[in-house]
Amino acid sequence: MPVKPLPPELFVDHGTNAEMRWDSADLTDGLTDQARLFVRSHTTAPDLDPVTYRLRVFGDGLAPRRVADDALELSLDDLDALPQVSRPVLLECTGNGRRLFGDQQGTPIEETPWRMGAVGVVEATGVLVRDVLESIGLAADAREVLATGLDDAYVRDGVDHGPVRRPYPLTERDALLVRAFNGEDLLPDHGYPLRLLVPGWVGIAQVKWLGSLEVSTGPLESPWNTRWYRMSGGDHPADSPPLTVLPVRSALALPWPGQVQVGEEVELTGRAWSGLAPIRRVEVSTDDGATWTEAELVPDDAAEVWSRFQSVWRPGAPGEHAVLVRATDGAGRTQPDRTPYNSDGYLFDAVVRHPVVVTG
Ligand SMILES: Nc1nc2c(c(=O)[nH]1)N[C@H]1C(S)=C(S)[C@@H](COP(=O)(O)O)O[C@H]1N2
Ligand SMILES: [Mo]
Repeated sequence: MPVKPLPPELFVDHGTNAEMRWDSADLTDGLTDQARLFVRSHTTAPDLDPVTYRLRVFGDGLAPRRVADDALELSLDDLDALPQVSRPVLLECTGNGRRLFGDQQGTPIEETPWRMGAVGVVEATGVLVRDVLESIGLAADAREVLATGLDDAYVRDGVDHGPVRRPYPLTERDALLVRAFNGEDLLPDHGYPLRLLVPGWVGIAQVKWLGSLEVSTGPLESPWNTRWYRMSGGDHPADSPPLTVLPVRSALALPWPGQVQVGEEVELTGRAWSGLAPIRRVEVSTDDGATWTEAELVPDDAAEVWSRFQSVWRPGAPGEHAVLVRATDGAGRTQPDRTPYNSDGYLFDAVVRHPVVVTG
């Protein structure tokens, strides 16, 4: 269970995970308060002492090379002494929208049934991983970093898979060791006292409660890049690569189902986001996709990561409707009508059919 309070008006409770309710989302400045941010934890948040906390850094990608036994240990004070960077970042679970594979495409998938609320944007403050590694000494042929959490081992189907850990390549030059979200210490559920963020990447890359970084000259593996978090099933090839950049998605800030009156002016608003580029266009359809209206994009500080959209609708007839939102990012990626099936329910990026009941 998450540590922070999960009031039912803000969260949908999914056991060890908790989903933000879009009808309660605070759209004002584009940053998601940690108290409202979704939680996705494989086990439970460890209780870590900031005074004795050390980040261990080792591997053959360091110069001089260091084995695990001989790891360098950095305290939080050591990290705080390095130049700090702040930027808004998207945090989104790979499986966000999973429930819609069933509800919308007829292929339900077990595992956490998120609608669209496993997402948020925070202003992250910390130090660049490359600054830390360069201050230690990086080998010329260093290639990958394996980030390992300090949470309990993840046991599934009787198999102990060890703590959550996942590698990323050093070509991701913006990767950050994060100490604060929105100017406040990380909450225990969100990785206190230190987590990794690889901007634009799937949630599993954003390792919480960071215990160590292994820097390697060769490829690194963990079950979180070999077994999970890659596409399987459906038409996907058996050797699909590990998932990296987040797709384009969007959500309406409305109850599910929404409820409106005939003839009443309704402001359809919400956010659209992409792991690759700012949002360029958002269209809305209230007639099942027959016609589309361009929504207005409202600028704010978080718009480089996700954009607020709004569009006015005056429903003409009572009954059950679906409101559709279709976003396009600056890289030219548009939400499709359908997401090809995969057996873990990852990356549901299709246009969501948000049910709205119009009463007469
Ligand atoms: N150590 C650790 N890091 C982790 C996880 C975890 O269970 N343990 N869950 C991952 C997943 S799947 C997601 S979606 C994000 C969720 O971050 P949040 O709970 O802060 O929203 O953290 C990632 N980092
Ligand atoms: Mo996730």
